[in-house]
Amino acid sequence: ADRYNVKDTEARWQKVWEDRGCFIAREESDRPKYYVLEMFPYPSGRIHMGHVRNYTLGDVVARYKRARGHNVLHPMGWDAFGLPAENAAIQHGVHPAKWTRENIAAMREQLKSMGLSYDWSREIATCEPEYYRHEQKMFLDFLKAGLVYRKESWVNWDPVENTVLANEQVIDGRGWRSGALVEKRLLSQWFLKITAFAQDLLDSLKTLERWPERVRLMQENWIGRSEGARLVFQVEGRETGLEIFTTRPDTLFGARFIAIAANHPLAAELAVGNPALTEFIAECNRMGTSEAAIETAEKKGFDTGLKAVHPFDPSCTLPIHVANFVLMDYGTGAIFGCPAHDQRDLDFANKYNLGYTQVVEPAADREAVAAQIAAGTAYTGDGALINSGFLDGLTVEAAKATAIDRVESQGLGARTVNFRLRDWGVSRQRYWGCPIPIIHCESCGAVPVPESELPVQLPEDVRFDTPGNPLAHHPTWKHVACPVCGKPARRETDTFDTFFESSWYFARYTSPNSTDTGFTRAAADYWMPVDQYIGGIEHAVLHLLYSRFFTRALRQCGYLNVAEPFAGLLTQGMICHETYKDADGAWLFPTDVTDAADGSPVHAVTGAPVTVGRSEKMSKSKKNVVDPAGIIDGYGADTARLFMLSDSPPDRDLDWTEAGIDGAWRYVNRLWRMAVTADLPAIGCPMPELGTEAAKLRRLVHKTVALVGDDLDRFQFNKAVAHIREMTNALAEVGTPAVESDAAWVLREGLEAAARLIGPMMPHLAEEMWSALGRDGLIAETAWPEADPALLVEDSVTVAVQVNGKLRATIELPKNAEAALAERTALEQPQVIAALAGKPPRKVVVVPNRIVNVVA
Ligand code: ANZ
Ligand code: ZN
Repeated sequence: ADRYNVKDTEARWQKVWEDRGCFIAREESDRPKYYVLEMFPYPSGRIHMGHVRNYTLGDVVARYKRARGHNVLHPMGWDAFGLPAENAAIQHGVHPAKWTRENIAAMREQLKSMGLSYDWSREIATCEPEYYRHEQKMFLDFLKAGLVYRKESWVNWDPVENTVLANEQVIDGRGWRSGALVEKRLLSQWFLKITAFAQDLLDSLKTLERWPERVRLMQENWIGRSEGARLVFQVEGRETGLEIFTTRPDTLFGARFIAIAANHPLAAELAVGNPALTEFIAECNRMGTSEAAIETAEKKGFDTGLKAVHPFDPSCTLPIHVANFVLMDYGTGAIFGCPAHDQRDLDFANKYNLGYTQVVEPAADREAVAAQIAAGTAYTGDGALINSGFLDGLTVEAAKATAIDRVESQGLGARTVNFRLRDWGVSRQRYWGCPIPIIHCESCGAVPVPESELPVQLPEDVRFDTPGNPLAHHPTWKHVACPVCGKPARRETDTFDTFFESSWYFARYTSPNSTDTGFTRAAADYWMPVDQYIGGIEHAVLHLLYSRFFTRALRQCGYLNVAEPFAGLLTQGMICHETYKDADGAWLFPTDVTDAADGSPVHAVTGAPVTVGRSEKMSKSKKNVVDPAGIIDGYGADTARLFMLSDSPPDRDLDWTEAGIDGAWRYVNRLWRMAVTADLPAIGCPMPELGTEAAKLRRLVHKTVALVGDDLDRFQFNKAVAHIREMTNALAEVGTPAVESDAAWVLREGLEAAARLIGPMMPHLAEEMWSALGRDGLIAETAWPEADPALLVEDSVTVAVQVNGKLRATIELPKNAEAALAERTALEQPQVIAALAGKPPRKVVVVPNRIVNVVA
């Protein structure tokens, strides 16, 4: 055989692993546990290259840690609730459950063809009642613990998907999936009190030393802690004052106006009988609630005519505006505007002629700063206070403290800490999600479904022909008796945000068959936290923050005892590919493009010229996608896996190229050929005396073993591949030595090392080589090779030989060789003999490991 039969070979080893149950994880073990997890996929129907990369990375870690003597848990499952299943139902009339289960079956086969070392006995799918019943219980436990509440709130409404979106699902004011401009609506929603843990979620970021700095920073910004003050402004002619939140109490003397949110109760009150204000509020509500939407929108205000009284100067009054840039759910929903020192306020003041007062002046460039403000650019830097009464002369920092002290002593307000983080609204008006286990009774209110009646199962007989939530339209499902008073009542028809399922699935894997609870305490205590989590950076705040919150809430309710779910995090880069366009500017798939006779890119069918664009993230919209199924089918899983690991560090983007995959394929075949064709000494044959070359090669083998271990410990997979290649290239140079030669002996050692080192990356080929080399047992069950420390020390040095100060030769000497050996070797060199012209040297000076000086 001169060609590697990839398909048969890979399938054969996959079956061996499965039959032997190599990857089944058990808690009973004397080895240290290691839990490695990749973000579970949404079952869209087919795996894409991002999956291939993600799961390859996880598999390398899992197999490597196993070889290193860890008791490894490496599970896989399906994030199976969500909108696409419902869309499929609407568009193709297929039931979401059927669509989802069929997709899972197809993708499971694809993942299995990749040879991933999963414990498939722990597979979960979040859409099954066996899974979601437990999160209904968790929700009720959170409710009891005071971590859940219901409130009327302004929500982001996606008019295309007919559903509420979390703030995180609104990107630049648009729905994250529909792209539709998001509107505001007032709805009764269930909330999880993530803000109860805001400070802890922030503080504990410091403990996550094995998380990327970037992700920690993103979470820190998302949590957004600000120190400041709340204070009440009296309003002329009214009993009740208006409370504002500010982080700059030092600038109070620069206040020129007050602004309140469109949804502020005062605005609502004033709007009664005021059509112009009513219309302005409606206009604000048509804009999204996200910060991005607010930041990008033109700043607009409506003068209510009311005046607020300055707390430090009763003679000064400030107009109260309703403004579209003030958020109702941040701080108090009201601010004072200080135009000189806040750009937004200055834009607003200039637009409505509200003027400004500069109150902070820098030590240098005073005139320039004053001119800058006059020209429309606010000054936000440091300096000393001016125009500010008792604050004059103080620094910004000192003035903040002094101003708050005064506010507190006057009883007008207090220091506060404010978080940007909002509670997590989990209600979704959707069918394909976990039903919220609540019953609404006219007399008793919102009543939890009794635990004995869990799970609240989704009805199967639903229709998707009317817009909105099929659960709400179902003729019977929602009608139940109130568990408290027995009167007719109505089920909650909202389902959970699907981030609910992914906030605890990692714990479910620890005991996936637990029926009474989502997972057993013992299993969670054993396996948690996840030692290494691997997935996309796009989850830096959403999923990862929710999971951190959930873990805290579960701990508070006695479910487990860790604070953080993921001790280590690796965020992988994206897979990129060139883009192609035809003459009309339409995108083309890579498979539509071929090379013409002159090498220029043309359309594969029409032969028309094609423009090649730069490499970008693979996306369906630009068609620059390569289907992994075709690659795995044609080249095998090992080739695809090798390519995923070779070219870039895992956290960087990776360019998918034809040449790259060809290179990986050739390497797979070369390794295989080396293992099957080599004529090697028997296993266990004692090491013969090694000549210089063989000894050198052996040192390279041991050095490579050590290096690759270090590389894998640091997740530098591309370096590991490079080191292995370097070694196997050197082994290839040996050719086909006689079986009894020293070279053949080292070749056996080297090829066996190669099989073991590639084990985590190209597991099928590793097994095939191992068995071709005559070895019993499986690489999957073989320990990681050990390098002989004695062979790792550099034991030869290059020494320069000079005659009368002139370089004549260089010689290889054993490290720390004796001076006599150095002198003898130097004098044997032909160039030195020639330079001495037959005369004996007058003197020889040896500088150990560096130089031999011959004086003629
Ligand atoms: C007066 C002031 C003067 C402010 C100045 C800033 C600069 P962070 O750091 O994000 O917490 N603010 C408060 N509540 C708001 C809301 N609901 N909607 C929009 N803006 C709001 O920002 C706090 C600052 O943002 C607060 O400090 C307030 O404006 C504004 F030279 O008060 B400041
Ligand atoms: Zn009742």
